[in-house]
Amino acid sequence: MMRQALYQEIIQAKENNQKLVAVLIDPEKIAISHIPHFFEKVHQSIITHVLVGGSTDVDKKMHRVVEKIKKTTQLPVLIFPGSHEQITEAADGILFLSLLSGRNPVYLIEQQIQSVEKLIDTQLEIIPTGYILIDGDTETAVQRVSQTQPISQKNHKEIIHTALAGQFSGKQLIYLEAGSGAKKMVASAIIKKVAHQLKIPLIIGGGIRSKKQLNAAFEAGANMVVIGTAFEENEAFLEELKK
Ligand code: 1GP
Repeated sequence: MMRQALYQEIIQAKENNQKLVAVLIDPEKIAISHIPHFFEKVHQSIITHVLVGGSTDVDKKMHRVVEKIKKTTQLPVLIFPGSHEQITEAADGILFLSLLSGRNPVYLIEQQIQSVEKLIDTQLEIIPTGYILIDGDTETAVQRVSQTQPISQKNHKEIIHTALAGQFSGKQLIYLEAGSGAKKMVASAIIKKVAHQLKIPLIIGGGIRSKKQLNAAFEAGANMVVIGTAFEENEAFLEELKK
């Protein structure tokens, strides 16, 4: 039986009502030489986790970026891969994603099968994660790459049922996502309803650009909130999130 230290920490945080904040680093959007400087600010902030990944990794930088991050921080580093090609042993764990909102078998099971060769003897902690893309009022990279449609924010029932279907299938986390750079984050009412029904931890991401929005997601019941674009566009935002 694989040890699940990272997952247990997330469960513990949920039980203790401790809020987790992850910075999402897209390897395509960060210079490796900038990583130490960036993490000086991260370490002074309330960030608890580091996610690394993107819908694409054209320059195949994933491994080098994760290696550099691991040399720079003690925070847990999880891969959030857009495809099996992004898997690297340099991280601590992997969100093993299935795109449950979509109906494209490539992202429901094919990518996962393709990952097995790399994961069969892995030291990475594998965390089965149901990934649900909902409409953030703009076409996102996930949508383009996966060729799937997000669920409308009006369709609460489908969102809740998709999250629960994930839980019933054995997913250990649900990642409810408006997509990177979303104009509209996941509405509080949706977070509230999903969090109320779910037993497993809930991650919220996409379009969160202010402390107010971050707090709104937590108040509605998110266990972890992921922020990427806001830090890419304005690193000073990290200073607003000082410990
Ligand atoms: C994307 O949820 C993450 O997968 C983060 O989204 O880049 O909009 O913060 P943003």
